[in-house]
Amino acid sequence: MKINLNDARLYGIIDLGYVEESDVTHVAEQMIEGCVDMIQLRGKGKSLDELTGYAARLHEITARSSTPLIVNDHAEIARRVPVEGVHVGQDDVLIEVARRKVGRAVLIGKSTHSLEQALAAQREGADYIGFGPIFATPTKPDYAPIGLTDIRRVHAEVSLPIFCIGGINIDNLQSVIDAGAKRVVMVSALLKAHSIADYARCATDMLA
Ligand code: TZP
Ligand code: MG
Repeated sequence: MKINLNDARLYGIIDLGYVEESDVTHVAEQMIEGCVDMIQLRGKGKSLDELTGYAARLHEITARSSTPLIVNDHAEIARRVPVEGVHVGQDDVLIEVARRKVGRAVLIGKSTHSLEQALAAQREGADYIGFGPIFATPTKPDYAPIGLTDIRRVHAEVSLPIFCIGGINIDNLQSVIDAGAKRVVMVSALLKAHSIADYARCATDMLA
């Protein structure tokens, strides 16, 4: 799969804290219908074997539309399932270690919570970064929101694709775009939407 993140605008996360096991497939299909550019599997507290099973099921769906599937936290999953990438946080293994663990070419994304961390992730060799939480969010409750003010600066100083994340929804998306964002991640807003496909399409239209 040839992946060009320059065109990516909306990154959807299937967070198993919000999605029932029986809904995982449907949620992925809805995201793809709504033109989400990338999908991440995030399952805090789930075992490696459980997550591997979810990743395998999801990859069958995402591969049909060439939508990159990224797994959160666990490089090991990318050894077992041909997902397109791994996402690591500040407390996870270094990017170089994750790449070695996977043993094949994959995207590696990194969560960053400040301009300094964004610059460090670029030096470390990330393919893209998450930048946030922009707003307070129940999805990551222990992190203080960083607000909109550094968005323009991070885009000026970091040349990687930057996905703003944290508390972003359709109602505040324009303020994030006006602050300089080109790409966003939505977790709860998208997963709780009445129609995930319509909600995603609305967001991708705003980001076009
Ligand atoms: N990293 C920074 S904020 C966040 C993560 C994983 C959660 C974003 O979730 P939501 O529901 O879109 O606020
Ligand atoms: Mg992590």
